Amino acid sequence: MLYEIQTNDWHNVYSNEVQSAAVQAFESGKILLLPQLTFQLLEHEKIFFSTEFSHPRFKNISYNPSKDALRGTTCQAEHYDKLKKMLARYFLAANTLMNQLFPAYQHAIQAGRTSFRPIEIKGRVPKSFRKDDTRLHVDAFPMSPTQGKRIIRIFTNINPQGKARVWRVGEPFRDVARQFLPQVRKPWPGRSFWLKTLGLTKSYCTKYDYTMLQIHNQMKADLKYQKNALQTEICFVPNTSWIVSTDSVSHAAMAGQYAFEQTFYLPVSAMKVPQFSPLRILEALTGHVLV
Ligand SMILES: O=C(O)CCC(=O)C(=O)O
Ligand SMILES: [Fe+2]
Repeated sequence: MLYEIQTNDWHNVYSNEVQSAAVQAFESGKILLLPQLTFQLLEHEKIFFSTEFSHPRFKNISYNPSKDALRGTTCQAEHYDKLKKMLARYFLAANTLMNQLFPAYQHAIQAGRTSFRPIEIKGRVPKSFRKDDTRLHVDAFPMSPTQGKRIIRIFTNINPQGKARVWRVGEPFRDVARQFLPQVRKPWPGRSFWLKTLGLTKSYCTKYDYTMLQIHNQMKADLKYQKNALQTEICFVPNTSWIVSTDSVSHAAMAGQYAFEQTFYLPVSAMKVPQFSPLRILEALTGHVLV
């Protein structure tokens, strides 16, 4: 389930052997664990080891690199700038690591948002079960259809009190899909057109996006599945990083406070083995073209 990569440097250079082994492990659904890779806060950034800068309506503070703007914080003026620079530094570090480790993806990969996660997961009250990340799920974003692209995320636990970030990791995507596909209901006619026209999705919601969101929701709604599905607990101790394809690796975040995360999107065509993608797996299982 885990594949370890030894480095303590975001700029590290990897041999061809390490790069191919990493791609193979990653695409086949393993979590790449970098047990010595941390992200040091600068002295003046340590004030952000606090929950007071989080907007109560948001679970994370996020940084949009293309707009150079933050969301989910109450910070103003000088603090806002400091916080933004901290997230921008993580964005650069994560991009460098991605390019060094996965040069084969470099021409096609797109960076999404960066997030800082100062809120303790355990005890947090989600707005609905669909937003409850303590339930096993594969990622699918209601407002941001990926149109088949892979979701790749890098996390770093920077907890200063020695607290692990605790995940449950579930069964392989093919098994998840086999279990939940029969329950996927047909969308109402014109659904995707209206969602896009009314601004409820940022881009067109393909059949793939609809199916992934249904699977995401059905998994979270099924309490028996949550309890009985094959699963393993993983404790990501502080000062470690991990890379995971969260659209295919079933996961639930149970506890932990203070982490960074960077999202990337990768077209299936850039994968070494596109058949491992949720898109190709769902197409094979349903017999339909989904994008
Ligand atoms: O914050 C975490 O550790 C992961 C939560 C999660 O499932 C997600 O962001 O998709
Ligand atoms: Fe998730």
